[in-house]
Amino acid sequence: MNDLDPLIQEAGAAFDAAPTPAELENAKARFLGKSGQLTEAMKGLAKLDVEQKKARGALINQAKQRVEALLQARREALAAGELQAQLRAEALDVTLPGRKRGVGGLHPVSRTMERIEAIFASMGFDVADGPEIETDWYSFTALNNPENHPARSMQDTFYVDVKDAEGRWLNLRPHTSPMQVRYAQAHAQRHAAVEPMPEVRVIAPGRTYRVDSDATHSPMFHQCEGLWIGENVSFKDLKAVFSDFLRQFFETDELQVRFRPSFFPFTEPSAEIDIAFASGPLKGRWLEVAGSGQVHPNVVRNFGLDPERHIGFAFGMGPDRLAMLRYGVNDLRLFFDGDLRFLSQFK
Ligand code: 2U9
Repeated sequence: MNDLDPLIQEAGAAFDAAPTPAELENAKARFLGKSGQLTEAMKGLAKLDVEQKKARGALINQAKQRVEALLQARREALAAGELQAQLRAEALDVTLPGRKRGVGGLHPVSRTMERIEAIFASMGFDVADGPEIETDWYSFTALNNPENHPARSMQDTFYVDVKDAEGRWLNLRPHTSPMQVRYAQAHAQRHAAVEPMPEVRVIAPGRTYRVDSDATHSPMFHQCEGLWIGENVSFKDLKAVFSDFLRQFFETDELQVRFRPSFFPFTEPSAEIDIAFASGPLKGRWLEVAGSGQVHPNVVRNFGLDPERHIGFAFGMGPDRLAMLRYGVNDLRLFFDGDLRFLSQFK
């Protein structure tokens, strides 16, 4: 027992009371720091004579060693506590059920597109593909749209801030027709030396864009157009092929199909195609599902073909609308919101 014992006890208590390593280092300074209590005691040695200095110095050194040992013990205790806390926080409960990888499914519009493609493929139609960013010529001029036709206006077409070789803004294709023009042009070139030219029989499904948004219009929507060009293709072929397609698509032979005169710049004559179901909630109501017509001679000329020899028909439909009818969906936007509660019903 000596007069430094209370100091050692005080240090031990202060160290034990420090809850964190940072606070422990603060407590250390009070005893071992530059003006800490033990350092001050050392300074007091200067006033003593040699013998006293020796005895007192030994005592102070002993006290210092004990304080340092207490400090080290507390440091280790705090570090162990921290490790424990970290391990607790990162603990894995191996009894929890594993995370399941959900089973995905095709989007209802994709399913509809695949269904349309499969039916037309079974009737000998090829499936075209093409760019979504188009030139003015492919989106409008090739399709017999007069230069100042309102369909070209800023109101319903998205433009891209890049110009084509003719100095016209590129556009997000407002219909899938450019794919058919590109396909027919390539076909005409590839078979230029073949007599007679094999028929063009193709459908063009894909995304299309217009400045339009409400319950029945989305700025991005889908279209699927079809084109059949040959030397002996007529409106009765269009009626047969499209009626057959609709009956296969809706899985009913009782479907009524009606062709109603209409106008499109790229076809002449043109017809709107309506259907009526023989049963179900929509029974007996005429519903417009597609447009069609004999391809306009100017458009055939733009394929690089002679409209006196090569004639045919085209049709266009909206797979989004067909999907709504087939699945009984009343708001188009549900297809594009990405809400899994809706989409997972189609798995
Ligand atoms: C070329 C020549 C002619 C495709 C056609 C329609 C009529 C039509 C709309 C129906 C609903 C598109 O999805 S929709 O908004 N389409 O009414 N489309 S004839 O005629 C063409 C296409 C390409 C080269």
